[in-house]
Amino acid sequence: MNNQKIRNIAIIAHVDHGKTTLVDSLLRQSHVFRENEQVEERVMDSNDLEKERGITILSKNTSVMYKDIKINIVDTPGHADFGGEVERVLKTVDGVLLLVDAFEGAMPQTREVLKKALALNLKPIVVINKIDRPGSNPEKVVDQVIELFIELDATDEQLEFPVVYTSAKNGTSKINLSDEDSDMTPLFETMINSIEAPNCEEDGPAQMLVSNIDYDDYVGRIGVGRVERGKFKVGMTVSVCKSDDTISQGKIAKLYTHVGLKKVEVEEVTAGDIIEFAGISEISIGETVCDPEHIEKIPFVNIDEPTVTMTFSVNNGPFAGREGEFVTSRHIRDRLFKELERNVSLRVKEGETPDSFEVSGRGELHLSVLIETMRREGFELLVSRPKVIIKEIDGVKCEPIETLVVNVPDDSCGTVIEKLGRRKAEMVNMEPAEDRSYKNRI
Ligand SMILES: Nc1nc2c(ncn2[C@@H]2O[C@H](COP(=O)(O)OP(=O)(O)OP(=O)(O)O)[C@@H](O)[C@H]2O)c(=O)[nH]1
Ligand SMILES: [Mg+2]
Repeated sequence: MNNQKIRNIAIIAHVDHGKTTLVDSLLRQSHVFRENEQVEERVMDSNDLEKERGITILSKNTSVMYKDIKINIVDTPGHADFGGEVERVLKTVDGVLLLVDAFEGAMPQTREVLKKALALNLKPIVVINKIDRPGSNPEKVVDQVIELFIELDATDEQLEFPVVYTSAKNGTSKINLSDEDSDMTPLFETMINSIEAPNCEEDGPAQMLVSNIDYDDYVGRIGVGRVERGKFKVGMTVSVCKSDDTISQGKIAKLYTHVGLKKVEVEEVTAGDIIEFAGISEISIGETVCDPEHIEKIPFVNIDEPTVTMTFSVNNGPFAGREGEFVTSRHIRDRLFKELERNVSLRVKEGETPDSFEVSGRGELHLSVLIETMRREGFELLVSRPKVIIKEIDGVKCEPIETLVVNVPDDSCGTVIEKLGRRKAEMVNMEPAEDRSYKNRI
């Protein structure tokens, strides 16, 4: 496939602004599902915890065909605790859909993800979603987004972003608010016209950056990444540049591309496409796979540091051994170190005692998802209260801070301010909710 026929796009936003629902509408319109197929909502939220909590935890890839163009789409999580998942995929795309809820407007995580996308010089398309919501104010939200771009020092070119108005839930999109509701065609057209085909060399020596790993019982470990240059073929011998700059050799055993929600086995992949490969059992995120004759490492993105830490240890409490199957420190150690291979913003250190481990993550939710996953896998462990990580930067003790936005009815304001005050929160801004009816939101 010629790389002019490919677009690589990530969907980024604050939590719950509708990213995964938008992917549903794009998949539906590109006939990924059979006519009479029963499709559950938010198909990309495929693992159990995601379904139960109704949030995205891991970034995932899919692809849709529009006309003869293959659009690789990466759905990302919106919760700040899973920010590492957004950071690790941004290097695989050339553009982003910055989704903003037409009712809530730009939120703290909208700013964080946009900052990262602009720093990598990705082309943004602003999608104002949920225009069907009563009380939404899409025009005001567009103004807010322009301000955000300016605050983040966007270049003139980045500031000329196209805007598309959507209702992901109803499967409609339009370029001007006054237009008639249409299907997703206006959004598809904007994607293929304003985001460029990947700027990759198809002829040079093969090179690819691994941005995710997966596991399959039959073929073992799978690397996911974008081919930056040249072609990879099944059976090809490759070199792997590790993060510590050592080089190892391997052989590509299988290659896959994404077609809708499925993976399809292929013999060859070319520059520009987001692909998966099997055969290299030691592969990790951030490593470069390349032609052994031309070993060139691709720098990985910086992943933000953890902010909280918890001690995980063997359960020595009165109820020890009642629930779990895996209870020893060796079990827990192996599982935690295995988690590091995929969970890019997690850190694990040996603890003060031989049966404890210091586990650091981006927030309580990040760590609690890991704890819950381990519990379901049959692990039994003891965890401490989370502690904030204090760092010394240029001789000054620094503590991570969070930006918090609270929407509350007027009569609860006092209580919220008081409770937050006790936790040393500093109020930066307070504004009335205008004509917004909070009844609509519950
Ligand atoms: N009214 C309305 N609701 C929507 C629309 N799009 C999404 N929603 C609802 O918003 C909620 C969140 O949608 P998701 O698609 O899970 O949002 P998300 O951005 O993927 O969330 P995270 O991945 O957890 O950050 C769901 O209840 C959706 O049904 C829309 O266009 N209109
Ligand atoms: Mg989601």
